[in-house]
Amino acid sequence: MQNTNIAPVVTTEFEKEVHAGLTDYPKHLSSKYFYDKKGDKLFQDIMAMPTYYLTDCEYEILKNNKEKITELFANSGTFDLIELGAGDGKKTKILLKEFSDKNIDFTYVPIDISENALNQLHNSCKKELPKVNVLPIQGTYFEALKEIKHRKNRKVILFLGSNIGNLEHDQAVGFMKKIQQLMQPNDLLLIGFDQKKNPKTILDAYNDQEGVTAAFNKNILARINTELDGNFDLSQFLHWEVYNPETGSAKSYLVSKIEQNIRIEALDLTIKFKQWETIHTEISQKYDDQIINWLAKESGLKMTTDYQSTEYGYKNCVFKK
Ligand code: AVI
Repeated sequence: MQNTNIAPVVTTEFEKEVHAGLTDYPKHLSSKYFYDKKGDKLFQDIMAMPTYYLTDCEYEILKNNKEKITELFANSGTFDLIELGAGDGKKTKILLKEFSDKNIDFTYVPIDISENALNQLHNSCKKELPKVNVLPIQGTYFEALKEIKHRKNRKVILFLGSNIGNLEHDQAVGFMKKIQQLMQPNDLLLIGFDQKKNPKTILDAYNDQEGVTAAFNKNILARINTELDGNFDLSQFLHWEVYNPETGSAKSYLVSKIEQNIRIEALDLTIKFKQWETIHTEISQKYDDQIINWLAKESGLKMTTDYQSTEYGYKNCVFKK
């Protein structure tokens, strides 16, 4: 439902989206705003938790298939290894090390919305993989795609960690189409897809007992407090995860425990919450082969290879134009 209130003059993307999301019904905020310095650290902590199986699965896939992947990526000479949403690059470093050891001619182009994460990644690459040429780009996926469009080298694009799952299906198709449009026939796209599995396993991954995922989810409110002079009391919101095994969508919410008014000074805005009113903050889509094939078909891509984890159900699929 669209809000019809007249909005005050707002400037940044963050301000615009917070205003639009919190004055809409039902309320929503984008998970891309989880990631500031604190959010990056919380996500690293999540990735280190045994319940968050996704990281280990993908790590295992890349480790077990690094020779085959090297052959596939490097068989047509020089390339740019472009990573969308690179984060700490922990998994990618398996490939970077393998390429470096085999003297493969490539440039690593990590792209991330978080400048902090990119700086850390760049510094760690300099130390651990001094032979690797690194060209970091800070920005959203769409901003970054515009930049890489002009690069001349063959492109091998990585979109790991089931990051694609943070997009609704129509956004994922739009995104994959955009990538497809900038790919040449020799270019490759490797995407990590978390698979549908025991619903309990999925709920446990997004609802840890230690409360790290809850803090990660609530970090978006903390950012509104610090960056937009808001007065959210984080303890008055519940982190709530739901998983629909039919559609494969895991969704995160923040639920207001009480009726409350929140003031966001930078937007000159007061937001009313009814008791148990929700803010939808994240989708973490889980896939099956049918959905993956549908995404590929809709975006004009062909799957050439896939690699599977031994446990839990996680896949890395390689696509061509
Ligand atoms: C980054 N992204 C793929 C993670 C996911 O699984 O959706 C973010 C996350 N949210 C809660 N835990 C991890």
